[in-house]
Amino acid sequence: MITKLKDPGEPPLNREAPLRDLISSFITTKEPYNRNHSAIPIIEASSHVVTVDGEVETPLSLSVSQLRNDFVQHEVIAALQCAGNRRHTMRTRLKEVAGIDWLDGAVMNCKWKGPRLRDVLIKAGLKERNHEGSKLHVAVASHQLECQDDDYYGGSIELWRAMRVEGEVILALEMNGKPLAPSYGYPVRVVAPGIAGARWVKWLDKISVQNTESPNFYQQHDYKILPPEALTWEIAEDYWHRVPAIQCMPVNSVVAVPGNNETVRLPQNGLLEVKGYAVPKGDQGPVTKVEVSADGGKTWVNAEINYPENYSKWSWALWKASIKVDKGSNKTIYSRATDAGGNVQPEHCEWNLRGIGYNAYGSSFNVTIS
Ligand SMILES: Nc1nc2c(c(=O)[nH]1)N[C@H]1C(S)=C(S)[C@@H](COP(=O)(O)O)O[C@H]1N2
Ligand SMILES: [Mo]
Repeated sequence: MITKLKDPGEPPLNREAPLRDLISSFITTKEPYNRNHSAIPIIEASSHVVTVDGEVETPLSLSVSQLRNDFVQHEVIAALQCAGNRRHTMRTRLKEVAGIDWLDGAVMNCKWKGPRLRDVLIKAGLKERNHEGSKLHVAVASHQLECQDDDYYGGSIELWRAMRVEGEVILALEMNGKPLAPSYGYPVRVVAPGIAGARWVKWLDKISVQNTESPNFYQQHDYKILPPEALTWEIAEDYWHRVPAIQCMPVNSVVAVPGNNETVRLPQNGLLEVKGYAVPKGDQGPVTKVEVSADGGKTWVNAEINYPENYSKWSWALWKASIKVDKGSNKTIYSRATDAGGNVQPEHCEWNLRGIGYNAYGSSFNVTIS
């Protein structure tokens, strides 16, 4: 395994695309967001191996070509989202939080391809027979580089989730029809549709079936929605071990156009064009309805959702609405998504210390219509 730091002096690469660019295509091909807790390892795929151990009959050591050639390759279109997406709105509308100041763009909607995690576990001779009711966990990890808060990156998902055919959890070798780029996990990353990005482990080198969740920092001491009484890091220490790690992401939508503080010239017909994206809760997609309000939530109109033919229940929805609005300043525009499971985006979202899972109405504040 040949691993070297991209640049050991560089802080981890974390960035998001401007929202207008982000929503310009259903499949995100142009500069999707990056979230890293370490530098980016440059891995030689020909010598990279993924080990599989724990509660299995036959521990495996799989090369990248085995992952590609020995298993059925499954393709899935799914949105990948950082659990801290929209943190900026939580900290500015509610109260200061700890974490990267994500706006609404820590999300991408891509086509992923690789073997199913399920098939890999079956090949290893999973000892657990009761998949549906299992209490076991699948820990996934990358030991390529030291991270900011732990000496490796890891997370876990429940075994039942990994084993469900319809859960479509894969070990992706490709993103949008090409090998993953180094920053997106080359040569192999976990793709767990509907689940927080933190579990989509990049540069995957170890899979372990075990009784407990991953002990890694990013499973145990981060990416959890702490209760509001956990006001400080000191108080949070009493809570980390009691609060579940986030898995499913909540139903959500954001207003991309017009943006906060923008001035828009109203066309002759008096209709303002509003655009954005929406995502469903966990596996309860697709998004079935998006409503938009240009009067701070008093009246709503249905937006048009533009799904291409190949959308999936895991994909995002791009939407647009034309909405009657009077000229004036300091307007608030809201969006509200509903998914196939009947989950409706709430008006308010409770504050939490790490600013995780913010999903109050999508919003653009202080818009001037001239
Ligand atoms: N090995 C490793 N995997 C990782 C991370 C990381 O820092 N190291 N970050 C996670 C988090 S928090 C997110 S949101 C996604 C981001 O994926 P991206 O960089 O492809 O956007 O990767 C996840 N997988
Ligand atoms: Mo994340």
